[in-house]
Amino acid sequence: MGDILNVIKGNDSFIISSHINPDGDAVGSQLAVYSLLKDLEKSVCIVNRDPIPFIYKFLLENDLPYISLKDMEMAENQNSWMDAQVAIVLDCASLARTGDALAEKIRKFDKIINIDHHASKEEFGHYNLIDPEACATAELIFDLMSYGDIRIGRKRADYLYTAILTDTGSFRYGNSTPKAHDIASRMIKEGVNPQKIAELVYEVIPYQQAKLFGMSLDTLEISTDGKIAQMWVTNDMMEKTGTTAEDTEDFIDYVRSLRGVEIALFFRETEGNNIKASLRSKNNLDVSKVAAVFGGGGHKAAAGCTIQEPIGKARKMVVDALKKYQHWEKA
Ligand SMILES: [Mn+2]
Repeated sequence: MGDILNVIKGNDSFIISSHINPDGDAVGSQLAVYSLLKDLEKSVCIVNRDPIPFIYKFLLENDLPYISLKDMEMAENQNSWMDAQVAIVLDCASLARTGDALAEKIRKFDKIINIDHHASKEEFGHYNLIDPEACATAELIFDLMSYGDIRIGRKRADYLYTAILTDTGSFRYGNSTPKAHDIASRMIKEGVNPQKIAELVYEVIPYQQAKLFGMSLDTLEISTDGKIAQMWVTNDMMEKTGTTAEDTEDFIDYVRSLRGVEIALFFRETEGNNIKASLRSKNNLDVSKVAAVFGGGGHKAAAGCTIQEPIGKARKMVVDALKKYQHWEKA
């Protein structure tokens, strides 16, 4: 950690990046590091492939320098951020998680700092702070600031609290460690309003999305043994409700929350009429191995893959693969 703080102190210009489709931990950790660098009067810009999701906009300040590669034409004169001395990459198990185009550019930096909590062996940074035991990347940012005796303050407390709240699934997932709660408690003492943050993050579901959820809920199915549940969304449903793929992101959590369910599945038609499958496991079954059968991947408890078949067939293929795999696991 001393190394990383020295690189921060010894350089003047930085970019901060995180993964595609940034989540609360990606956004919160980036903002916390951004605010720290600004306090040190460094030149700094946040560069991600995607824009910040709507639900995290409340954390942003008006003058935040933010580049989304998706939003801009990559004209040469817009690449000045590439002149920065240091790239700080947060919450990415691999550099490729920043998106192919961005990863290619970051790879050219002479100094890359990698801070992450995924169980990855890829130490792609010149300086790596990786701890799979940490509940969120935000925990490591907190550790770094504590190590450097840097005051957290109200603003950074909001960022870190939001990151930990969302990455632990509101303190419901296995990573809801004593330390996760301890940091949350300290952030509340710094002035965070948990009720307000929960309201801004969770109680903002758009009407159209609720209607789509209703249609999707109609498709809910459960296996005869009650252990595998699935739900899906078609392009037709999204068209009817005026929604997009982004609106379906949390649907699998509902499937996962059903009593007795051990494997949750969610299927969505893509624009190209392929099927995107999401898999979640609540037991020891490693769903990333099942996703790998179809060329996908992920973690033990959360994985995904894309299948080029109509939705009915794709669903059957995944369930069959799961059953086969469950069988192997027992054998
Ligand atoms: Mn994370």
